[in-house]
Amino acid sequence: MIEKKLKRNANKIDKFLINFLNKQKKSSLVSPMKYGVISGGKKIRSTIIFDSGKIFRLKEKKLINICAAVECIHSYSLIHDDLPCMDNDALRRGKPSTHKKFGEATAVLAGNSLLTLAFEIISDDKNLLSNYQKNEIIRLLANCSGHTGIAGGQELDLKFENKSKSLKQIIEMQKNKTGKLFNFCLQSAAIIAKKSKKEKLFFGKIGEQIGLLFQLADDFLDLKGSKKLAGKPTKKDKKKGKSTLISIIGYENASKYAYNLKKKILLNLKKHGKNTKDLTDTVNFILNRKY
Ligand code: GRG
Repeated sequence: MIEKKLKRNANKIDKFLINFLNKQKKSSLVSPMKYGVISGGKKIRSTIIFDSGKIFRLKEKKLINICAAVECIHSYSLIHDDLPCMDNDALRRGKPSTHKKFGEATAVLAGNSLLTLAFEIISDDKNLLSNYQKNEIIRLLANCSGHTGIAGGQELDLKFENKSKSLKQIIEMQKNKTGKLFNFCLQSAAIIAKKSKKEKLFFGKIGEQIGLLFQLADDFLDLKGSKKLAGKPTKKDKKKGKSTLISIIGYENASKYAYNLKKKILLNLKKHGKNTKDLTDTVNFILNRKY
C-alpha cells in the first residue's frame, strides 16, 4: 500500500523535474543531473511533504515545487556523499554512482547544479506561493542544507570515524546530517498552511525526529539489510569505523531506542489530532523498511 503511494508520488516528482529541466537552456550537466535525481530513489521526503500537507488540508499543487526542491538537495547530497573524498561508494540506487558514470569533476558540478536548481524551483513564478512564503521557505531550506544542517552533519560524520563519541554527540550529528531535511519537509508544509511560529517549530521538531528514525533505520539496513534491495553497499559502517548508535550501544539497544523514538513521534502526531493517518503510515514504514 505505502509502496504504491511512494511510487505514485515519485512519478509525479520525476515528471515535474523533467518538465522543469526541459524548459531550461540545455547544458552538458543536464544528463548527469537527471541521472542523479530522476528515476531512482524512494522520494520519501516528497511523500512526507504530501502527508504533512494532508494534516493542513493543502492541495498538492501548492506543495509540488517544495517536493522537487527537496529531492534536488537530497540527490545532490547523495552524489557528493558517494565521492572518493567522502564515503567513496560505487553503487547508488542499484546503479553506478554518478562519479563512476560521469567522472568526479562532472559529479561535483552536477551536484552543485542540483543545489542551485532547488532554489530556482522554489522561487519560480509558477510556484503558487506568495513571495513572502517563498522567501521564508528558501531561508529555511538554506539553513537546513548548509553548515547548520546537512553539510555540517556530514562534516561531523566524517570527523567522527574511528573516534569514541557519546550518544548525545552521535544523535546531534545524525539530526543534522539526515534530520534537518525532514525538519524542512514538515516545517515548510506548516509555513504554507500559515501556522503560528510555535506550530511551525513543533512540526519541524517532529520532522527532525522522523529524520533521526530514518537514519537509524539506515544504520540497521547497513548491518542487516541486503545490498540488492537497498541498491547500495551494506555492511560498510563497521569497516569504516562509523560512529552510529549501533557502534556505541549495540544493535539490541539501538533497536529499542528506535522503537521508543517511533512511539514518541506517533504520540506527538496523535496530539495534533485528525488527518495524521498518512504520515503515521509513512513513519511506520520507515522503521520497517528494507530499502
Ligand atoms: C549540503 C546537501 C548538502 C550536501 C553535502 C555529502 C553531504 C554534504 C551530505 C551527505 C548527507 C547524507 C548522505 C545523509 C544520509 C541520509 C540518508 C539516510 C540517505 C538515504 O536516503 P534515502 O534512503 O535514499 O531516502 P533514496 O535513494 O531512496 O533517495
